[in-house]
Amino acid sequence: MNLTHLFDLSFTGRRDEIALEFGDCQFTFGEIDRRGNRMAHLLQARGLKTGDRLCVYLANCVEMIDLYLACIKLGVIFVPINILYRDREMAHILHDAGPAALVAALTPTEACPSPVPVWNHTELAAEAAAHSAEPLHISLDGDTPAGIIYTSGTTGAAKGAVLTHNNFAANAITLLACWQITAADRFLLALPLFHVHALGNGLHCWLASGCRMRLLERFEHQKAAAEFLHFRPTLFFGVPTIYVRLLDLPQATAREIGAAMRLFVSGSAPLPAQVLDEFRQRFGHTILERYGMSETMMNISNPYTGERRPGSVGLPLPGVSARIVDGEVQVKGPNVFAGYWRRDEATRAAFVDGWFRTGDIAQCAPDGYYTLSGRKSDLIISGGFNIYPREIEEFLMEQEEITEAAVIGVNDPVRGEVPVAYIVAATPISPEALESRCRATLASFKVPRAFHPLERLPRNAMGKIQKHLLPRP
Ligand code: MCA
Repeated sequence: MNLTHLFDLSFTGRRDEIALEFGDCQFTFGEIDRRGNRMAHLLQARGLKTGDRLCVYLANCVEMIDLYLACIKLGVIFVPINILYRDREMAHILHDAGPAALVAALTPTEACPSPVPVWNHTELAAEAAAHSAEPLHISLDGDTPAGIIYTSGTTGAAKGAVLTHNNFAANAITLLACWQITAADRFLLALPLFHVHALGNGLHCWLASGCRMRLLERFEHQKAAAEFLHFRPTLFFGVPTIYVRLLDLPQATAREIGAAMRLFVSGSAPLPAQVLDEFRQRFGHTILERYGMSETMMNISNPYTGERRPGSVGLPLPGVSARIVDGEVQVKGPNVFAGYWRRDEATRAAFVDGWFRTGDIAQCAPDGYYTLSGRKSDLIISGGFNIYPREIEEFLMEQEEITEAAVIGVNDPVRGEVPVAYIVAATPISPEALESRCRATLASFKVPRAFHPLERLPRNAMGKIQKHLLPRP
């Protein structure tokens, strides 16, 4: 069975019901399905076929859903790109994925020529409307790649994690069962569809359950209360930064939102126990924290019924085997990806005897609850976005004034962590100048919040930078 078959099942008998709200527009399940078919016929007419890649650089919108459904119907591999990425980060993905085209809201400028054709999403949707709404009859098995999700590695350059139809299906079916998601839910999705959190968990749980979803272009904390109070969701997925923002709502508003809600889920970064506690007091709900990765989607989750333990990510999900080897969590299961796109060596290095090495350090309590305590690499997570210091360090070292650079994460009450840089400069350079160069080249969340000049970086006898010896701000 492929994903189209899985979604057809939940559309059965529900095709005239409202499936999606986006802005002031509403779409039934039948409409969503027909829009996907039309877009698939259009992509096919433009020459796309099974195995081709399509890069998509869009903020959340209905056309992004049309494109995803069209891709899975055709067997085309959907490659979303973080909308906050700048030219250099985009160029790497476009080069690596080798897509047939890039769909974006903008057309490329001379400053940023695209190596592939660029299609505007609204023009595509208008053209698709003239195509057939009939289903396509393309036979695809579950091992067909559905998406490539770029995730940075310790080398600095992002690698593409290939996720198959079976990976997405296994993840969605598991979450439906374990978090008791049904067609009766009202689901508010404010996370970006270019990441696994919103794509793998959000979009797939919506389509596989047949519940009603309200999709926001993005989470804006100033408007959040109005969205919750108006839509009255029963289900919400967030990153810890979002829950920290929601703590600012007045007590009466928090209670009212909590009264309509069935389940709040948190992931993508550690949820501080104190936030869990304060949230419970204000909203009357214990947030369910779970653990996943782009390469594996969801691995471990606190239970729906039973203890949701503060600071712990809970128990391995059904179908997922987990073990700890030398402190590191390793997992195996139908959720685990097919490998890194065109990177056999990195794929081999990521597995040991069929177990995926997560790179996360954890302990397992005698009753099976896992608690994550750090990473083998120096990954920084800010607002739920992953940042690999090496990528920023490499960019800083390219600046002619700079001879050495080190980037670390420092605690931040809202974002969890933020990056700060330590630099050794041969000729003086102002932090403002460095910041604006970073802003022009790196996604906003990667721009260091401070640049500390040093005479030299602390190094060990081997010459390796000792980040733990950097003077903390
Ligand atoms: C953030 N910004 C955005 C967006 N999100 N801009 C456009 N579209 C977005 N979706 C930028 C803002 O322009 C701003 O840039 C900065 O981020 C912070 O914005 P602010 O309004 O202050 O937002 P906030 O209240 O701090 O909240 C940020 C956020 C965002 C909404 C929590 O960080 C976010 O959407 N995070 C979710 C990321 C995610 O889904 N991660 C999952 C990946 P400037 O700084 O220049 O002003 S991990 C994953 O998928 C694994 C598998 C898992 O387990 O889930």
